[in-house]
Amino acid sequence: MTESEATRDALSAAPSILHGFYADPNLIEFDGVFYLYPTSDGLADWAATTFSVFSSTDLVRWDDRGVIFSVAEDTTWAHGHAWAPAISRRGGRFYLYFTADQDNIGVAAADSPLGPFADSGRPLVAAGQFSGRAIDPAVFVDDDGSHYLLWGNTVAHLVKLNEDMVSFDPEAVSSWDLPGFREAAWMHRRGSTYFLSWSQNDTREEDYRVHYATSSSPRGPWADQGVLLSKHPDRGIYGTGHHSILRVPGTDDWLIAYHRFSIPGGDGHRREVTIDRLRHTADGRLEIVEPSTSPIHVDHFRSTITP
Ligand code: FUB
Repeated sequence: MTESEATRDALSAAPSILHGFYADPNLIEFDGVFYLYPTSDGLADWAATTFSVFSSTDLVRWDDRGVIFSVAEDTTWAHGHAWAPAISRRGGRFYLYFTADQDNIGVAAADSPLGPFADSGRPLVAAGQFSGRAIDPAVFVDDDGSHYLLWGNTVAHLVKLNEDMVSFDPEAVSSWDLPGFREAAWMHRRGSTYFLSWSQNDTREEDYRVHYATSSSPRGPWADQGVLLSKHPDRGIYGTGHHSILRVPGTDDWLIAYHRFSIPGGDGHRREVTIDRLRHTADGRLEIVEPSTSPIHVDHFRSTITP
């Protein structure tokens, strides 16, 4: 076997953990179970109308738990382009934030992470309400229990959600013009440092990638820290972006879920979800993520779980 044949075979055997075209993954853990909430992909113009959820106890085998929400059937105000779901739990209820019709953000609630989710009845962020497009919601939960909504395209926005999780004070929105900010803002905190990360470039481009900045406050100001995750041509990995970050419960181990062009033969409409390690440095930054084609198993972390 030649070297290029071996590389091709290795890449065609690369794991697509969700066994299909999916993007924009929100990785989360509830009660000992990992969940992935992605955009369904593989359609021209990202035309999916429904969201499905996947669950796993080992991060390797993911079970398709079915459709949990249909933008077309379960809202009265939107038709499709169901993109970029985000999930959070508060007070025993689960809240699903989603993009609809390419420029609105909605929210639906359920008693289970598997749904069924009931829509709030109106956009939470309507087209034109704030600068840029209203897409790509994400939820950050601070150590004091405050829930923040992030969203945006070309301009990033953040606001604290009210306790009902389906409203906020529009006067309290922080908006940022970040370096190369395109979309998919994500926030996490480790110790006293807040990390804001986002996607640069277009999801159809090989150079779609993740960049980040740090601050001592969720409202900034932000210190640019450079690229966090980008393509790895030697491994056939392109278009690495629209990520989420999860601390493995009970550990100081962190995961980054993101999408890339499907391997082999993917592009900006045929994307797949993958998970890699995210490592913090002693000086309060992040190591550049090494995009991998090997699955990551929860056993890699079990030894570090503290009682
Ligand atoms: O999946 C549809 C869109 O593509 C998302 O809203 C963007 O973040 C990009 O990933």
